[in-house]
Amino acid sequence: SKTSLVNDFDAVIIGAGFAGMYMLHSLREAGFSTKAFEAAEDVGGVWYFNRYPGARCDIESIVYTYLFSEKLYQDWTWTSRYPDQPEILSYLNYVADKLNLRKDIQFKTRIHAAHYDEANENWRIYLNDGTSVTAKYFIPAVGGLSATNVPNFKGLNHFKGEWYHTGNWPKDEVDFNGKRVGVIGTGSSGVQVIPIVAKEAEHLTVFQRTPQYMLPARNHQLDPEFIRQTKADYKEIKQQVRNSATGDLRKSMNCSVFDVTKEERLQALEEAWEKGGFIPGFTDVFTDEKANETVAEFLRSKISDIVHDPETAEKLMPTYYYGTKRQVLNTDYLETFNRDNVTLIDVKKAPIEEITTTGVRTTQKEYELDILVFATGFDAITGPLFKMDIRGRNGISLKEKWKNGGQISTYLGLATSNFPNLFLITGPESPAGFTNNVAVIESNVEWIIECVKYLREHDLNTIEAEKEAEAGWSKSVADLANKTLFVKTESWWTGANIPGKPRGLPLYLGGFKKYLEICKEVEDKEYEGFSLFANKREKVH
Ligand code: NA7
Repeated sequence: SKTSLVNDFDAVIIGAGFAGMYMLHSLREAGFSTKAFEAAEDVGGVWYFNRYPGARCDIESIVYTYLFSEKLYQDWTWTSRYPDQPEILSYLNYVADKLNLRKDIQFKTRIHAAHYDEANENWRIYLNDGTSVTAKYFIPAVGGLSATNVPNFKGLNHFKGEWYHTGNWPKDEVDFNGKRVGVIGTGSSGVQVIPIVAKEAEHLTVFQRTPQYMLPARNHQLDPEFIRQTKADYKEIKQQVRNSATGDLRKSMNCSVFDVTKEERLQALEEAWEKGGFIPGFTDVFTDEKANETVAEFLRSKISDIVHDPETAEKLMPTYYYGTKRQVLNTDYLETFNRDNVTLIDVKKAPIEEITTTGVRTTQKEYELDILVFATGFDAITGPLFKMDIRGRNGISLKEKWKNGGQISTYLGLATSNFPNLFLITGPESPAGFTNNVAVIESNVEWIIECVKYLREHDLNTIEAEKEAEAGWSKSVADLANKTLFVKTESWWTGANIPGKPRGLPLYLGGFKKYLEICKEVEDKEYEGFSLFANKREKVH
């Protein structure tokens, strides 16, 4: 194409996870010269790095998978209801092989900056080897949960034992046998790693700041008949996913908690508990405190049923609004606290003061440890973007625009004003984080592809979100969030897990189906809310 004559590539992608891989494939198929850069040695994204024992997806495998290609879907067979990390990584390797993706991915390469060049109307992308490349389109497909958060505890660099973060786990196996192990954090990652470590370690100390509501995963092998059926139903499944609120096959109750009797409600909750997985939502559970409490109470009662020691059970009781932190599925998590070699420490009561050379010291006591595991989560949503120095028009930095005194603002979660030809996938203000992310990824990639094809067909050079459209989108995102209980809880959704991070809930809560409709409408109206330019001077609309 015309632009390849002046640019190294039509498009540069950062990341080779679910998003980067599909974006690369789609751009290539559409005839755009494309290069992807990936920090890891191979494909996988977060599924490359989150190799901790027990790492597993909590979206069901039959939909946590690409649906864009029937061939890819039919030729792969998932083995369990919730796929574990090794299986997801194998799957992504299978896709990379089938689509021959690796030839256009440069691995072991980190991008530290990307600057928009107004004179040349392109992006200059800076690699960690000191070189740079140019591209017309810049697509950071970095995900929302890839910037690990190791809290800034005093003394960590003096710790003589081994320490790891779950989100950046070493490739070599970590041997817990006979070791005194500490795990800090009890979100999805902590809850997955804790039961496994407990079985191997001599002693496990769990440092818990906030107890979580626990839902049993009831993971199991998929039986051949079920697999046959899901393959036969491919088209139906794809359609259901795209017509759903959460990008998967989850059913909701379609009624208020109070439309049913207490007995009916408890029966529904019991059934959901037995089936495992996320509890189908009553319409008002996340908007009405009283409705929410009915589910919270049910889940708290399960904790005292399972955990023998009343004091430990008490420590495990959550008090925040049920579901307003990302829900956690577990296998034998609560049961783990019935083991003799496991101790639960409440670090809200007695906070961690420092990491010593030999362990963790809280305001109450010192715990000697050989291995310390940080399951302390991520600088979510904006963190991965802010790790890079991304600059748009007039050298304005994304970080300054969104962080320092500014606030996150995007149009459809796909683009942001002053950053022409930059596209986000599962970005801030998209439905990611509340939706099966693979579904969001597919829809974002497909929207971007239609957009760049349109630009090419109409001989347009740049596309840029308009400030008013962006302000409107951000307002609708905030309005939806403010009607819910989610904004009242400290979570990675609201930015509260990172000290000093601005609070908010920059995720679209209107439902996946509605989001797709809005994106489609913008596309059908030839990119309403965007400015399109044939070249620097000539604005088209
Ligand atoms: P999460 O869900 O953010 O969990 C992190 C955990 O670490 C959580 O229990 C935190 O307590 C705890 N934490 C964080 N910082 C500290 C400090 N300074 N001291 C003590 N405890 C701390 O991350 P995950 O990796 O488990 O899961 C992330 C997402 O990945 C998950 O939601 C799924 O969508 C997939 P807190 O609750 O903040 O008090």
